[in-house]
Amino acid sequence: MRTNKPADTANAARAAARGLGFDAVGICDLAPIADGALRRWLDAGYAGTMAYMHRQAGKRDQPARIVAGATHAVVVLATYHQPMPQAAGAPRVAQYAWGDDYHRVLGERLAALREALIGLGARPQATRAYVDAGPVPERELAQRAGLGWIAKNTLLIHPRLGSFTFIGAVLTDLALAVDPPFATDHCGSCRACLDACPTAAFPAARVLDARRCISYLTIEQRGPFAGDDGQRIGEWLFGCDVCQDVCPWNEKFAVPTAEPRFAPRPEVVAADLDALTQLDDATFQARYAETAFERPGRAGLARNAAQVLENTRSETNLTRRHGGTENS
Ligand code: B12
Ligand code: SF4
Ligand code: SF4
Repeated sequence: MRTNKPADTANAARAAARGLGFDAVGICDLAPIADGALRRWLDAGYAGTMAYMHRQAGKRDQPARIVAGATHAVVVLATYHQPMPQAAGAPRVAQYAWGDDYHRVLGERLAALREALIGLGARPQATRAYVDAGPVPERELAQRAGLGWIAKNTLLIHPRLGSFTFIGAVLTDLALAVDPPFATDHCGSCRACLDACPTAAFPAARVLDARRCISYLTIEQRGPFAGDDGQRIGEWLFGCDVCQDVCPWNEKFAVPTAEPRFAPRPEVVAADLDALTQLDDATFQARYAETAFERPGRAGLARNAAQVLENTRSETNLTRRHGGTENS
């Protein structure tokens, strides 16, 4: 349907997003983010070695500069929550990585949404799709598009889906009526995520020192672990879910994913640590090229696997020395 009224066009865009299987959709403008929080975070050194966060800062604060001519964002959420936990004793992997790489799965759906917006009159050169790529401030746009609040663990929580959701966005020049921003904060006095973080990575609520975060250490940081970082990852082979697992909004509302391509892959959820330390490039590619493990790559996964083995062994030795009692 082609229409000139921003409200009708927005309704058609929302319907297209829902038809593509997204769990929630909202629309916002691309006005600057003027709170200066990103600069303070970068200046504090919390981005660690993620140089792209520094490079992209100028656009991340001013999303209208990302795509020439774009004025609005159609923002979507896709739940990746897995209904069953990992088997006891399996090396721990964050839920978002259990199936096919979400960049591919959602990238395809977002490309279809982009086509739908072009069908509604958007100019192709001013309409681009993003998921966890480029300088798009995804959580901020999602909050502005009414999809939830940015919580104390820094993630976006949707009041009926929880936080186990990916955020995607199509930036476009289409004239669209916007949704009201999500104006309330539903964390209240809770601080379960801040207290449960195994590495004390939150210097304050809503501030994450990525350098201490297991997700950063196991996925983003290259090279050997420095100082205590190796011990910090504990039993996590890839990513970390602790600050989401303890959240009451996830306990109550997390909706299991219906995306068949997010179904758990055995080679991810029941990874063989010894084998991972020894894989050659060709075998790693054959086994993991379509999964999120590709980001740290063979060398990163081998490093993580060797460290988890070491951490598990020293944990076992410690328990033996203490006679296996919990509070000795
Ligand atoms: C860099 C990055 C990371 C980094 C840093 C995380 C972070 N919180 O910034 C690392 C590698 C650690 C990471 C980890 C994870 N990530 Co990540 N990540 C991103 C990325 C690429 C950019 C995020 C960003 O802009 N950070 C910048 C800083 C400034 O953000 P912030 O700390 O939240 O900002 C606040 C503070 O600055 C604060 N503030 C206020 N006052 C002050 C004062 C001072 C002095 C300071 C310092 C700060 C401060 O206000 C800011 C705004 O709220 C986005 C994708 C995207 N393009 O947006 C995905 C994204 C945020 N990640 C995502 C996911 C799923 C994860 C993990 C859950 C994966 C996992 N299971 O291992 C973990 C969660 C860890 C956590 N609790 O955040 C999803 C989140 C979806 C959602 N529902 O919110 C995103 C949106 C990707 C996607 N498309 O789905 N991630
Ligand atoms: S992902 Fe894990 S290490 Fe990182 S902030 Fe959350 S609980 Fe802490
Ligand atoms: S655990 Fe509590 S404080 Fe943390 S994000 Fe969830 S509701 Fe907010």
